[in-house]
Amino acid sequence: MTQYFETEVKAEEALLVALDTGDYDIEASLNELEELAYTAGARVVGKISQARSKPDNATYIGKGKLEEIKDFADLNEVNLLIFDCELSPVQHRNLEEETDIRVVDRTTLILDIFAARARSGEGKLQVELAQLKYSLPRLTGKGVELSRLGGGIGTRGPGEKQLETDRRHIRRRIKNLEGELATLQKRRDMARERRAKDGIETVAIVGYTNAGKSTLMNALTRAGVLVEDKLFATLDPTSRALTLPDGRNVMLIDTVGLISRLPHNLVEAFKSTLEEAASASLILNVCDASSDECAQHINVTNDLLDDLDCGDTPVITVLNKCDLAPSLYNLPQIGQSVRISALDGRGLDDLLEAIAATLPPTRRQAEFLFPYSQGAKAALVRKEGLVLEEDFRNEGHYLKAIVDFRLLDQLKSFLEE
Ligand SMILES: Nc1nc2c(ncn2[C@@H]2O[C@H](COP(=O)(O)OP(=O)(O)OP(=O)(O)O)[C@@H](O)[C@H]2O)c(=O)[nH]1
Ligand SMILES: [Mg+2]
Repeated sequence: MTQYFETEVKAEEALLVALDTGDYDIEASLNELEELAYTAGARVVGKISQARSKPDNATYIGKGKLEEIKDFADLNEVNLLIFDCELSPVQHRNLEEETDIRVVDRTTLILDIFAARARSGEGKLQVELAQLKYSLPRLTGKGVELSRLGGGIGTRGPGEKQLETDRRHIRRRIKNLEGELATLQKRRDMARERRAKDGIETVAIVGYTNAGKSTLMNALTRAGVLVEDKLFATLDPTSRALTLPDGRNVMLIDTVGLISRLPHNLVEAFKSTLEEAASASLILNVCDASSDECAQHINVTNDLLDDLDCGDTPVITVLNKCDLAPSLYNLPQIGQSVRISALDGRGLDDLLEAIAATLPPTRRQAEFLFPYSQGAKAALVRKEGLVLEEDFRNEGHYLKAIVDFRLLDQLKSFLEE
């Protein structure tokens, strides 16, 4: 008789658990956690929540709820519990001991998604740093044992072996990572200074994850950035040149998406990337206008921008995905905002006009008259400026053009005003 063994790795069947303390909308939060779980590769088979004023120190949820979870898990073959919070090391250990099921919290889940998606060297270093800092106080306990049963969410990244090595080793690694990141940061700062010196303005696209930032980037510049209906498709910033309607060239930067209650360690680790976006001349806060959570998502971005000290940077709120709710186009204009669909292109011209109008002026219109002996100077205006009118007069070569302030300064002796 032949015996067959199941060799296929079993998909992760997850049960989501949340505590409703009244601090935030629990239903929306659980839906988002489901998206996160799906992005990380798990299937959600149920959601359980408990109303309670504050978490239990030992097990996060109450004893009765824990029994309910165990019963549900037995019946539905749940092999992963995802908690919609950041569990303390003690809570984490107790929960795994009580239920005998692997437990992952929201922070671990997000870190795990980041780990799977980091592409660039810097992105990988940033994620590893965040993971190590998070795992340091959680080194002991049953987690390591359970995760040895075979891969899955919460076990990717620095790897199980590294987690088992002693804290000293991890601390040393954290130091090294911080050193490497500091070097990269220096390089980034220098590039930024060079751009500032060359008078290149930057426009940063920031906003909640899945809002359509990369789609907008692609629509405006054909950058070919990966677009996905999953959370955190983009981790590494991409930049591309963009020509505005007034002829100005600026640099557009696409950035990592944000999420509410973003794990502190991730914000820390990604600080240099976020700061680069925050130091732009103009920020586009992109949101999914068709989502019920839109207003809240805009606030998450604004709060982060406040934390990064960019109170003075102009922000345009970009209400994206208006094709999903066309009546949005008819609403009265509130503040500095533009309604677009990055997917079908509607509103993109308005957005470009708004960008040009909001960016601090670096160019202006000027009239020049060059003696015919100064052909090279006239050629410079034609090359770098936007020529509006041209005339070959008796007294010289006349040019009316939009030029930047540096060129204007260089050619001021030929001004016709
Ligand atoms: N209907 C509609 N869908 C859109 C629009 N813009 C983007 N999407 C979709 O929304 C999903 C997310 O788009 P992305 O461009 O990857 O979003 P993102 O903000 O870069 O996401 P992260 O990089 O994960 O933070 C994709 O499925 C897009 O096709 C739009 O204007 N209308
Ligand atoms: Mg993206």
